[in-house]
Amino acid sequence: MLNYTYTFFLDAPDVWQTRLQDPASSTMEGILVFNKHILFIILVIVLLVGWLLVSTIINYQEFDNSQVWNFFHSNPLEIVWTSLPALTLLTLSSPSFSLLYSMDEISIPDFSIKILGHQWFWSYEISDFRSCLQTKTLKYTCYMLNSEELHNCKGFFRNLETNKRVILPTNTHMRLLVSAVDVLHSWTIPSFGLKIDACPGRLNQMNLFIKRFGVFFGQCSEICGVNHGFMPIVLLVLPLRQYHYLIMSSLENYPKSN
Ligand SMILES: [Cu+2]
Repeated sequence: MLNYTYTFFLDAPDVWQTRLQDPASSTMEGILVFNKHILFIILVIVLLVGWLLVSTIINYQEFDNSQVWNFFHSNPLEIVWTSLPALTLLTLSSPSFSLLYSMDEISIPDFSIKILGHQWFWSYEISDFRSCLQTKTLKYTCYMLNSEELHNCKGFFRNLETNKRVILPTNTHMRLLVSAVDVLHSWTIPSFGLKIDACPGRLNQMNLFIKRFGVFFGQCSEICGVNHGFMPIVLLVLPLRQYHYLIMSSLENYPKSN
């Protein structure tokens, strides 16, 4: 039984879901539009090829048509079936590249979040509040809740919940700095259209701007060892004002660190 007051804004995947998740960032909105664009072109190609195949089988069976016996080469046909796929690829490449490069754009961030992949959990650090809060760095280490811990938590998802939720604000430009301490991992949130590789010894960065509040789920997307499937990501995204209130009050009670 799910607790619906709690799950109202959950962006968890449905059972046997085959569609993409609802977008929460402009990147994911772009991916959804591009997906529909591609699906339309695929549909046209499938119908065209299917029609050609069926009509060829029906009209030219057993080579009883004299036209077929004498047909070996056609320049117009060569031009058409070379240029048509080229044009199709061009119509796909233009929105694809603009979407790809829009993801790489880094605007001036309001704050940065450091994300580290470990075997097999994620840790987070936010140190941009230090100047106003006397050298306090927010640090989270998020482990998956096992089935015994989930037993008393109504509405929680098996293999998808963590002991702590990373709290982020809406309508804020954030910079994600992602790395790993041991092996390759990948920090992925489907609703944001985000997938960043976490490589040991290398720092990857990406811009994040979340458009709506809710609880968002993700998982590691790079096979990283025996418990790769058990290091989920849970984000609680709050309206900016609530976020500030929560962060300020939690930092007041937070132990001092470097
Ligand atoms: Cu992994």
